[in-house]
Amino acid sequence: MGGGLVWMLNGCGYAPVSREEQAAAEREVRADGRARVPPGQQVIRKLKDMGGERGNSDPAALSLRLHGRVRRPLELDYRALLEGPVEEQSLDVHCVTGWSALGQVWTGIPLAELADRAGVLSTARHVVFEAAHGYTANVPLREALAPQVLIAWRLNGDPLAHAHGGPVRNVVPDLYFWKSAKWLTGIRFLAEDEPGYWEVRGYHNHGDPWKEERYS
Ligand SMILES: Nc1nc2c(c(=O)[nH]1)N[C@H]1C(S)=C(S)[C@@H](COP(=O)(O)O)O[C@H]1N2
Ligand SMILES: [Mo]
Repeated sequence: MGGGLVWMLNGCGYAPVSREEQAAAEREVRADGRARVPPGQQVIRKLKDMGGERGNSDPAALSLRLHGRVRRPLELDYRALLEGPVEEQSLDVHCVTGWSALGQVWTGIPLAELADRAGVLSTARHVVFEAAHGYTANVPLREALAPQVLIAWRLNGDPLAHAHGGPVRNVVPDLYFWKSAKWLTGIRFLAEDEPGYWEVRGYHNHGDPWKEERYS
């Protein structure tokens, strides 16, 4: 059988890894003591395109707003983002539909860095990631400012594909992947929580994969 046919039968690379590989991943423990694979998740090799109404793919058109409870609202274009400090982090992502893609290498700037620059007010407790066509996702401020939360523009060495949110998306690896907004346009800091797009449609307000906070 030709390699191409095998690849197609395997679901174009999105097929589950072998049982042995899944079992090995499930035995791994992260530095923070959590299981590498959250309960009920099947490991696959790369991100699936989960769709969504796409935003503008042109980096030159990007204007990322940091606003709300901040001392200095920011409007960052693509070049300003690339000035960094740029970080490359290998992160696992967990989709509520049951797949996990481990060790995805993201390039971006930590949100904590941008938040510092904007001067987040002490009254801020929540973050809403804002994306094209009104998509939003809410995350508690403390979790949004964790060092592994990135505003990312590269994935596995390539510019972030349009299907996966290019030019820029946020990545919150320790919450279900719907909290990672593709085609990011803004980050709003709030005193009161504000459920986002999926959170008002029956998904859990928090979305911790290790607690299986899938639906509310
Ligand atoms: N702007 C925007 N971001 C979005 C979505 C969307 O519909 N629109 N879907 C979310 C959901 S439900 C998931 S699972 C992930 C999927 O990202 P991926 O397609 O890169 O795998 O993006 C999240 N971010
Ligand atoms: Mo999703």
